[in-house]
Amino acid sequence: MRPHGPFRADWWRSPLRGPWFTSVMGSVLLVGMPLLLLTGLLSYVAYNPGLGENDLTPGSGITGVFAAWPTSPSWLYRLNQGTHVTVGIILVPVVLAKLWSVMPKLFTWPPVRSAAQGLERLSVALLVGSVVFEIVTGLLNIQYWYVFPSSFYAAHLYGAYVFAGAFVVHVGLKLATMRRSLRERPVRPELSRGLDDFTQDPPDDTGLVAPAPQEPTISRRGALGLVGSGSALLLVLSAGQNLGGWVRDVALLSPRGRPTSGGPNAFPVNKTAEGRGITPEQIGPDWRLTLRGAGDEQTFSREDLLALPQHEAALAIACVEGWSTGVQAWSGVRLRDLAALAGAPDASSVFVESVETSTFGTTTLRGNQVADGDALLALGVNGVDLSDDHGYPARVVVPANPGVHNTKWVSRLTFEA
Ligand SMILES: Nc1nc2c(c(=O)[nH]1)N[C@H]1C(S)=C(S)[C@@H](COP(=O)(O)O)O[C@H]1N2
Ligand SMILES: [Mo]
Repeated sequence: MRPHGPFRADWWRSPLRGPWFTSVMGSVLLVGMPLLLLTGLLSYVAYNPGLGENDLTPGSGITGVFAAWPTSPSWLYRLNQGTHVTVGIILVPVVLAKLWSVMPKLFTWPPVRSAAQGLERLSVALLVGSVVFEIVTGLLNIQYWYVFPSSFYAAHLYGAYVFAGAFVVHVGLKLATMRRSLRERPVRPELSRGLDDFTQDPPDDTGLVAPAPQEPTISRRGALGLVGSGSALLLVLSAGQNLGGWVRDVALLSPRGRPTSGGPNAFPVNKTAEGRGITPEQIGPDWRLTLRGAGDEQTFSREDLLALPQHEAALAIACVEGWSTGVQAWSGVRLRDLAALAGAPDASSVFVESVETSTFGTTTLRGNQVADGDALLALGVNGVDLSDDHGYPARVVVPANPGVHNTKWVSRLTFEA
């Protein structure tokens, strides 16, 4: 059977296609993808050990390191997540350009020539499939479209495992080609060459070089500039949600992170009190904090809590979705003081419950998080009472803690010895 259309090599006409362009994109991804994998895995370490809600199993082997997520430096999670989400976004044009550059290979005819080549194609299918899956699930999640209601975390993690495996195989198979191609045509001199000096990559066995190319319409420099400015634009449109300051105003790609009130509470809110169905009665004068530990259960009104020693901590809350509140001056009672009051001064953990009874309404904090002197049950922020949206009457704030574990509208703390 004679191949037709895109299955014919001469159907592909761009003279830009060839090992060089693919290799330049590949070398960017060779740095970027491991950074994404690392920050992604660290986020799981900080966030959701064992993929259960805070696995507390002692001696849980390799997942044991998950328990060691530190509380200092306090900006650790903000940096990690800002890097993960921002780099993930700005690599999208690079991934698309690389997929464009190897498009003819999708139509290789016949599809499988040998067992070895079939295996290689399978690894590429897993690579492309998983990278697209990771980008799509990641973007959907940060854009609020929780198409994977509670399984995003599992889906994104297992997708990453598939990607990591396929990535290692792919690098192993292609590194030599990439290096040869970049050695034969170094990038720097290419940046000073315009369209007039364009030369196609020499014919080779990669299957990327068009046998019957059109006239070039863009120089190599121009093509790199196109991809680079796409990434730069995405950087400007997204990084501000994590960095804060004036760049937040140009972070148009982040649908959240806009203040909902004025004054000292005017910093980003993701989930508002109204949005979470919190009623005025639940957080009104009848609100009480219940403290459980070794002794009898105790209850505290907000006034009782304000009468305890108060501590101030300058901390930013950083969400897993990449945005941050920026540093705010939180004030309230230290968690370790509450642990002592509950009769568990060296608490190994605290189970936090909110008046809100949904998935975001509870969390478990570990011993090192309770012990940190800046870990608070916050009652105020920036010199005033918390606003309802920021968790009035009381919320958790713990340094370097993933945002979602900083529970708002707290109603009960149960300390484990
Ligand atoms: N009870 C409760 N606490 C909560 C949330 C929530 O929805 N309910 N949102 C969490 C999330 S996802 C983040 S990132 C932080 C900060 O989010 P915020 O902007 O909604 O305050 O609060 C956390 N605390
Ligand atoms: Mo969050």
